Amino acid sequence: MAKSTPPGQAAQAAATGFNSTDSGPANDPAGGKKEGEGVAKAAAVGKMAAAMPHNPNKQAEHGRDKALTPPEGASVQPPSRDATGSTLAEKNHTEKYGKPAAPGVNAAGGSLERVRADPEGQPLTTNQGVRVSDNQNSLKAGLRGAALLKDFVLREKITHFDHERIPERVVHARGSGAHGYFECYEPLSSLTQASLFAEAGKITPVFVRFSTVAGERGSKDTARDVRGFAVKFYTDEGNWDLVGNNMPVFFIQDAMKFPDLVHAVKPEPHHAMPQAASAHDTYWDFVSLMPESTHMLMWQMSDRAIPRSFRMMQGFGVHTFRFVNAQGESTFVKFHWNPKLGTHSLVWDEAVKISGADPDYNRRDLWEAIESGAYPEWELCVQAFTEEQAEAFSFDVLDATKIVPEELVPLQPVGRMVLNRNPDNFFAETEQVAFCAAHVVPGIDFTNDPLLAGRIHSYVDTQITRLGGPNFHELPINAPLAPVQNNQRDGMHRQAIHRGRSSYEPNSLGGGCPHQAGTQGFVSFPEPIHADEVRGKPEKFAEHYNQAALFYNSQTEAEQRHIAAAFRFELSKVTVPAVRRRVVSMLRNASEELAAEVAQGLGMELPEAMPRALAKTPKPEVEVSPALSLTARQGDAGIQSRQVAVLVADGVDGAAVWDATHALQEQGAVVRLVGPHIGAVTPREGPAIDADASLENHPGVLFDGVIVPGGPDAAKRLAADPKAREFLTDQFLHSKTIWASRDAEALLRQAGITAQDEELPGIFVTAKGGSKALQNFVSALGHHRHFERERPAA
Ligand code: HDE
Repeated sequence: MAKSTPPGQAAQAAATGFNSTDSGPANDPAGGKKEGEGVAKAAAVGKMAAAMPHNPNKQAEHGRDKALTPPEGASVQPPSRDATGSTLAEKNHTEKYGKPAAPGVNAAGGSLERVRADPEGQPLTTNQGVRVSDNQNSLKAGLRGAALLKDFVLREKITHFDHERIPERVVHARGSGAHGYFECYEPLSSLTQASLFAEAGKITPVFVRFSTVAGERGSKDTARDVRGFAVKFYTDEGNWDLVGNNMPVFFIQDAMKFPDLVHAVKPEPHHAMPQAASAHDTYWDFVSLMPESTHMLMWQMSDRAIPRSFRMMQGFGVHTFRFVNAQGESTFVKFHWNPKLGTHSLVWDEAVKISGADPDYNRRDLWEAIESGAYPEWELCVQAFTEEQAEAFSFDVLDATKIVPEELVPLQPVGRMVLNRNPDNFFAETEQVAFCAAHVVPGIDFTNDPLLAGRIHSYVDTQITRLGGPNFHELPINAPLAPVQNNQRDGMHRQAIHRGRSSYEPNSLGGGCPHQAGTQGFVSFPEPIHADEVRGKPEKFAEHYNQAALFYNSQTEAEQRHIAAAFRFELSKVTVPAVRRRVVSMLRNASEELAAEVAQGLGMELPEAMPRALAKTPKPEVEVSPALSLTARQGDAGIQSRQVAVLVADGVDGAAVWDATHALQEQGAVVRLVGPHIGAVTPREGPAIDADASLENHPGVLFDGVIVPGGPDAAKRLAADPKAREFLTDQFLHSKTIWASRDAEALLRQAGITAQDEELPGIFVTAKGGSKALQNFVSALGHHRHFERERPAA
């Protein structure tokens, strides 16, 4: 039996015994200076561990009350820094391995500055930092000889290249991102303890990614599709991701159906067609068997699905979330982003043509606006309501196919978001950014929306494949500004070099750190649960059509026409008539008028209405909501960043060109001088005009408005150019603002614009320029489109 040392009479042990990494003496050393650093460290470790004779929190881990107020974890002040270090040698440093970790610091997170790279004045190197002497030739045995296997420079370069691509996102693969900030208007502490809403004027950095859903990474921007609107807030209490869309509802009610929905909308599996389009059999087959999608289909077939710009679309959190205040009180909340530029869209024919003329249309618009200082801005609004209010609604707020109409719960503005910096590198930032619906911060919590539940799981899981392992949170764009400390370790591509030897909690060998934060941390809202474990849906989820009708009935005539046209187009692409009939039979439950119009457009009989899932339809609180029309939000920025073409050709009235150009630019419009070719155009008088775009590289669909200045010779030349005619025709058909000199009458007629049409809104034909004519043009341009001009299809 081992002999124990009586207390107070520690036996002497050799100092080297305390330096061993494998077994040691029975008692802690005294740790005097002359025994050396290893012994001092062992003494400090012993002292630190002894300071925690037991786990003081064990008693506080049981019972409901304790669950609501978790204790802060136990920790002790280490007697020396060596006590918690991985190594004594950390005091040695060089330029590469640097100094020891500063107390409490994890340098793998934080600002992007530490990873920005700039080659100015630098020679080319390998990934090992070895300078490359020749980047043109591989290493060969003689000038005409075989390439050598030992050419590590070539092999490194090619190997890296071979692995440059990562899997694209399974949905939302095509996207564009930008940096910016969120500014809080007023403290929201009565509703939430979230720190970003704590003070008026508080700034929180953000990264935003807009996306289409169905198309692949290289697909066109102007597909008819939902747009993702994902915002990562780098708050001082951790990252909050509000991963929303530009439509406030979704197709399905339960996460169980998401893979089915996505399989149905993606290119069909046998021939991988069509790309970035919902206009095909499998999509309409699925949604017509899922009548809860009717409301979302109205949004998806509306002009919202072809936004003019990311900067001109709303964003929505979709689900009902919770705000939780410092007293632990919860309020339901819906999130809305409203764009300062107003909500504006393309028309379908235009979207189709843009996808050929500029597949990067929305991406380019965002990039150019930010580069030119026209920073996109949105106001964040919330709809806050109590659980009792929600219970009285005719619909269920946990059902993501329903909105809470603004007439029922008004919007409360809480802050604004400004995007003021483009990424330095698309891949490192926009492609590698990983949003996650589960990323919430204290003060924001989930509800039991069954769609949200699946999302809480899905986003981290998908990044493990896409970004190659569990450490994607350490990629600079994903790393929070708030410090990260936990005991998760290892995995592919680990960046953080964790100091110390304890990677578990509780511990006494790391001074107890990192310790649990207790009520300073995220405490889940203690929602009571009294229920059976079942697979099923609440009764209210069975009502599928009231809000589809609400949306359709709240649109202007032009918007309704576009919805009918979109259904007609999409369903005309369906090859199985039975599927078409099913969709129209479903539409009858939302709007007889719409169903009849679509049926007529498809040359088919009106089928029986689809049987409803709910025998008795509850009366909706709101039957028309003007806020649901795009026209409800015109924006307050005038003509800022609108694209205007000034058509120029030899003989153009140079003074008119410059007068209009300067006046429009002063008001923030983007003016392009579009000629038959780029380069010099000789005006009637004055110096040559340098056309910066051509009728060939910038067709009419890319502009919000056009000016055809005077000059009979120029007008004649343009009238003879089929591209100029097409330019004007598209501008006219897409309801855009046109201002032409009387000299251009022949061009107008050839473009199908008759003398009567000149009286229509948004068309100005004037004998000469002048400020009045310009003012008319500007105010019409600010109006965006003149749908009153649309001619119903024959
Ligand atoms: Fe997503 N969604 N989603 N989604 N989602 C993804 O995550 C998922 C849903 C949304 O710019 C994926 O990183 C499930 C609703 C956006 O990077 C994936 C369900 C809303 C983005 C995923 C939904 C969204 C995604 C694919 C149903 C609006 C792009 C790549 C339960 C509120 C974010 C990725 C970005 C991306 C899963 C439904 C918005 C697979 C399982 C509803 C904006 O995790």
